Amino acid sequence: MVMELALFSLMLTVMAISVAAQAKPGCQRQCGNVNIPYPFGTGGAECYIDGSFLITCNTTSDPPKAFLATTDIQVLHISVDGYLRIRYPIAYDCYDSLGRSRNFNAGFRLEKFFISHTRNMFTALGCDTYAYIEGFVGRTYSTGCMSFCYGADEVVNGSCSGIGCCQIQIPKGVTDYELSFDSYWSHSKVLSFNPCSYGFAVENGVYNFSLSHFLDPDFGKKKFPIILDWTIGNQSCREARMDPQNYACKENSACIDPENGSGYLCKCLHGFQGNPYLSYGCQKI
Ligand SMILES: *[C@@H]1O[C@H](CO)[C@@H](O)[C@H](O)[C@H]1NC(C)=O
Ligand SMILES: *[C@@H]1O[C@H](CO)[C@@H](O)[C@H](O)[C@H]1NC(C)=O
Ligand SMILES: *[C@@H]1O[C@H](CO)[C@@H](O)[C@H](O)[C@H]1NC(C)=O
Ligand SMILES: *[C@@H]1O[C@H](CO)[C@@H](O)[C@H](O)[C@H]1NC(C)=O
Ligand SMILES: CC(=O)N[C@H]1CO[C@H](CO)[C@@H](O)[C@@H]1O
Repeated sequence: MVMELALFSLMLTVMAISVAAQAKPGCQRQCGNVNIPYPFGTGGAECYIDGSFLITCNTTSDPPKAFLATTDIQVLHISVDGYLRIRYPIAYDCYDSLGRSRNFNAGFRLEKFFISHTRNMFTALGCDTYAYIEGFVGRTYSTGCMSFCYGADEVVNGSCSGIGCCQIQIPKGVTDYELSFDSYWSHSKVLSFNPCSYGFAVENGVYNFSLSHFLDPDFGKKKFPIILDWTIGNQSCREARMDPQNYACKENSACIDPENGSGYLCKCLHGFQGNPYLSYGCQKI
């Protein structure tokens, strides 16, 4: 009985390893704590499907850190279900008592990845704050949100309804954006408790607003997680199947056209699990 249990747990371990190890055979499976499933890969060109899916592993830090292609965007998690989690710096606009401003506009530009419109929100903080968002969804669009308050006691912790913090949804299909700020009074009326405006996209449920963030001198250095959606290529499933040489969905998998946008995803058939982008990567459960 004990031996059976031991054998069973060994089998589970082996299964867990084979499910987690979803890199192309012969390619590095992990960078630090991040698993790198194909179509992503690090190392030689045979390890990833095309240049957008390259992960650069920087081993200078301990543990090593994964970055998207040749950018300085850190990758925290990669899912074969068509998304990845990255860490991205926030934008700020800070004022001193002379009304001078010091700002950092965290622009965002990625051709191949979409900022998930269901799993992130644009968020702006401040009490004299108008955050503009100019983005690209195949054409340029502009939106924004504003937040005004006149005393620290008005600010509502834990809520982003426009008093100290405002949030808006991200439109479908955004591949890049630029955040910028405006204020009515250069924060002069709220300088004692709110010298800065901040703006960022952030994964739902991660950020909890608090008045204490206004006076945190390190808040502008923070990075927040963002969920990006990815797809293979720029063809629909129907087009991709007509090009079997480059068709990414392997045995026991199906092709999926995402709701919007170009490219396609692969998914293991019902009763199978694993990595649909690898030959026989989908295995019977
Ligand atoms: C790795 O990270 C270190 C420290 O963050 C940086 O100085 C170095 O340039 C990076 N190396 C590469 C190859 O990107
Ligand atoms: C957010 O923080 C407040 C305290 O500022 C706390 O009461 C609340 O439970 C927190 N909410 C979440 C979702 O963490
Ligand atoms: C909000 O949180 C800050 C810091 O935790 C606290 O000082 C302040 O009193 C809170 N405000 C309200 C209205 O609860
Ligand atoms: C699709 O991708 C190919 C190869 O990357 C490129 O040459 C082509 O212009 C793209 N087509 C569209 C409609 O974006
Ligand atoms: C990014 C992208 O492909 N967006 C498209 C989403 O769908 C609408 C309507 O079909 C298109 O107009 C967008 O270009």
